[in-house]
Amino acid sequence: MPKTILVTGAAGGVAGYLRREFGQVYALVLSDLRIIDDLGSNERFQAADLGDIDALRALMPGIDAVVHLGGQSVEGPWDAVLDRNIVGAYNLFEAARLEGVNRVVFASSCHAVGFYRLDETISADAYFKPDSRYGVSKVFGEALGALYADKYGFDVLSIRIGNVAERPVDRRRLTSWLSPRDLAQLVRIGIETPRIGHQVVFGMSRNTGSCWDNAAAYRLGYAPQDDSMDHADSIDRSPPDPGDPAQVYQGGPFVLAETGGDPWKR
Ligand code: 15L
Repeated sequence: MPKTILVTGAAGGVAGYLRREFGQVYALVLSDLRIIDDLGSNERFQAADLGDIDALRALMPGIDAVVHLGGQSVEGPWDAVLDRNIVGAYNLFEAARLEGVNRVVFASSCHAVGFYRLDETISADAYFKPDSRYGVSKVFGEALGALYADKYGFDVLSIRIGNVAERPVDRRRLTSWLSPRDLAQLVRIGIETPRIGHQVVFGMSRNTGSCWDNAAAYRLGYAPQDDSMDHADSIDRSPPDPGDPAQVYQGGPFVLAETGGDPWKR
């Protein structure tokens, strides 16, 4: 019998890649506020609001592991970050605990450490330097992962996702690009690896020259297949402007996004 995996935020872009890459490997319960109607034979949809713990509990029967992609995925107004990523993440972990599901793959983000500079190399145990309220909420999610692992025996893989796309799109994301098939491999590690407790890895491909040292992922058996530098010819790699924080820091435009601001329209 294939495992049954609950995917939250299942109408989003990252989940779309994951569904494609997983194919028929797992039975998938897809949850989101937005209805998904292009279901495969191994998929079913069940709506739930991350603010509604009873609705989240109702998702859990029969689930072997949760892939928690749901919530606010960029900087936003504090109320949205609070409701979706602080209260919502707590509700998700608590619903899992109450229903006896004890494995979570948590979609953290590189923005938990976005105020490190692009010219310094960090590993996954570097202390937090969030670049936004959104980044702070991802730190909170990782902290929940640690708490539920240590207190309740959960296995949690927090993946600090860079940017999932078919190709890296700019100079900063040569460091942080995660190809869809490497994403799927990392998530599978989080689903399948016995007794991992809580671990944090970078969600990146095998990107030559990246400012992230992903030894923590390699120790879990991660063997990424893609390298952003194979696509570097199409990207402007002129030296960064040292006076522009968005070009200096790993978080890029998120370091400048003010509350409620869209980091891509600074
Ligand atoms: C993120 O955390 C976002 O979820 C994603 O949409 C991208 O904006 C990514 O960061 C990035 O830094 O490019």
